[in-house]
Amino acid sequence: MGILFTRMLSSIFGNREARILVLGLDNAGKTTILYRLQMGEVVSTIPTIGFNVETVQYNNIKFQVWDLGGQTSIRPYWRCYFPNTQAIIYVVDSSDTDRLVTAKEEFHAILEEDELKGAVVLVYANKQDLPGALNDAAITEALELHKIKSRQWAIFKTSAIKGEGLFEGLDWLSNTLKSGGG
Ligand SMILES: Nc1nc2c(ncn2[C@@H]2O[C@H](COP(=O)(O)OP(=O)(O)O)[C@@H](O)[C@H]2O)c(=O)[nH]1
Ligand SMILES: [Mg+2]
Repeated sequence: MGILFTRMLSSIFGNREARILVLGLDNAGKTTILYRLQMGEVVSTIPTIGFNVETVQYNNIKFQVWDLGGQTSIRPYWRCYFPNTQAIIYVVDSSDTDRLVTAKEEFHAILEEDELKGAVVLVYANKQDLPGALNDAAITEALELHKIKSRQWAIFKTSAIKGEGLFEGLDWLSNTLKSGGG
């Protein structure tokens, strides 16, 4: 299933380098999603500066994952990963209500990055299988998604563990990129 999506993206981008960043606080479910999508081998690199980036590459398209939050000293190094980013998949643990404010702040900080201005945004309100998980409307409000200006965004309820909602989100993403977003 994941391979179909990446093939579709490949046809959208042709030979152009394309990047999709999968971001969110630690424990949101990003790594689980990366494996769940089965798009290829996940390669993990831990550079000396000490932040771990997981990469899945399919032809000219890279999916890259790291944790937001934590040390501010390493943040300048994130910029190495910003060029050619067509989309950001932002993953939230919908049951972690204590950290939603942090998740919102990190999210909006990322959106302010100049090199990411053109990227479309797909939000996964993950861990919907857990009791107490907030729904998509509540996560939309908590992340203040309506403040997003001049870029396309969408939110989907997901359970990475159950494999639910992930492909619906990717469907939206590939259709949006196909019609010129990103
Ligand atoms: N119940 C539930 N647990 C999840 C879900 N997605 C991830 N997890 C669990 O949450 C923990 C953190 O997931 P991980 O993918 O490592 O998060 P990351 O830090 O964002 O990469 C792991 O124990 C996962 O099994 C989900 O949709 N539902
Ligand atoms: Mg991880």
